[in-house]
Amino acid sequence: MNRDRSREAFARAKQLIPGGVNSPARAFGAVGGQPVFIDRGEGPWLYDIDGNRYLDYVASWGPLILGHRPAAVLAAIQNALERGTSFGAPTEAETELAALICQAMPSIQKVRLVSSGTEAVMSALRLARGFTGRDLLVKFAGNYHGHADSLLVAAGSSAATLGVPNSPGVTAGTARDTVVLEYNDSVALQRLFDQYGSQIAAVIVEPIAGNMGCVTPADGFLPALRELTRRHGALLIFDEVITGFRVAYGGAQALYGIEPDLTTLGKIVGGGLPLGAYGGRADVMDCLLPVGKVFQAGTLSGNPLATAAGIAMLTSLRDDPPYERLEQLAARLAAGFAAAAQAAAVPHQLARVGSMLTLFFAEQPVRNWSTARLCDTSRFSRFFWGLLERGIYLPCSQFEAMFVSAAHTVEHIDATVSAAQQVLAELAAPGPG
Ligand code: KE4
Repeated sequence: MNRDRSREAFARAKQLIPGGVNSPARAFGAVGGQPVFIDRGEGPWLYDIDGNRYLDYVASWGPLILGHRPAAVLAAIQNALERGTSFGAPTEAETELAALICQAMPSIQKVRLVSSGTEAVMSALRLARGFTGRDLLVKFAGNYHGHADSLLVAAGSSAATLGVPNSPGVTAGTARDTVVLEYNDSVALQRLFDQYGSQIAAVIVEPIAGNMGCVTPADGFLPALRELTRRHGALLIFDEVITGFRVAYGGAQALYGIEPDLTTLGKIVGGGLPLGAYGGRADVMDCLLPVGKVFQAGTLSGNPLATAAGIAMLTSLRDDPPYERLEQLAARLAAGFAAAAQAAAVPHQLARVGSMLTLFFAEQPVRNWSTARLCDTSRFSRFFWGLLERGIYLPCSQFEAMFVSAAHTVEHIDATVSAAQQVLAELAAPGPG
């Protein structure tokens, strides 16, 4: 495929934008080579500025569960556009979107709309600390919750439980209030609560991890989280930015029957426009200004265009649920990937929940970050590029989930599997690095 215009565009972008991208994952750093610059999307297709066409399994990192430019969402945005783009004042549409969210996830009794998943998580953490009067936050290695300082923290040394910054600019003081545990490790969680239970404001978790690639919760892990937080007066925050409206209309909390105290949302809830949300127990949410004293604000919070897109997206997912079809398509894709890797004798693990899935190049099941990091990322990179050359656009990292949309068809899935068979056969030899 010729991608000269993308190459030129990348060179120009790098002169004015750090790394040529507005979010680091897009620079293809994890797979090498140069990123593809996109001209437009349509249904399951992405078109780059060189005129190449790709089947899209990134879906803008999750929001586009209906594919690119779904008619109902476009019509809602265009309709809202006729009345203006932003008012900085309340609109009835915000209440309508809030009602859809609360109906979809009964654990959410009240909700605040913001402009990104990061903003939703940052606000939920401040609210949890404000409500409990406690400082400590618990997260899990390999879970990503956006780029608020409290969450850019790595696990401290085994002796020192408390966190250490994993980005310049995050202070040691901030990191000290975050504890990082191994995902799916209920024993470590129990030990931590035994020692620090009265100091823990909240535990935040991806109930199904997407940011290690797709990693499912071990049996008993989520119930243990719910039981320990409740017993010690800490809040349980489900970060459903990826899983919300993705794995089920009611998200992972509906699938697993766990009721968190707070939930953070993003991606699908905004219909592809900038919108995040956080919500949960009314007694917690009412600690927010102007009812309570916890501060959170935003010029574009509840923006009319994003809210219109979110209403159209959730209404479509509620009234014409795509989940059975997504299950069939994604199961077909997963089975095809696994069979192709098996036939090529390439060590692999396949993880999937609904329409989010990952083909790991790993010898052992991926259960947490310690096992995820053992993946053969060089082999993944060759898989990524082999598929890209065949018009299949995967997330540019072994540690991201891929997504099937309602715009994909069986034919698209079978074409993807066929391309994977060819590439995996080439991969049978060990990676160069
Ligand atoms: P945003 O601020 O990117 O809207 O949301 C942050 C966030 C919060 N929680 C979870 C579970 C998330 O996955 C994310 C963002 N996801 C990444 C990719 N998995 C976004 C892509 C990017 O950073 O460019």
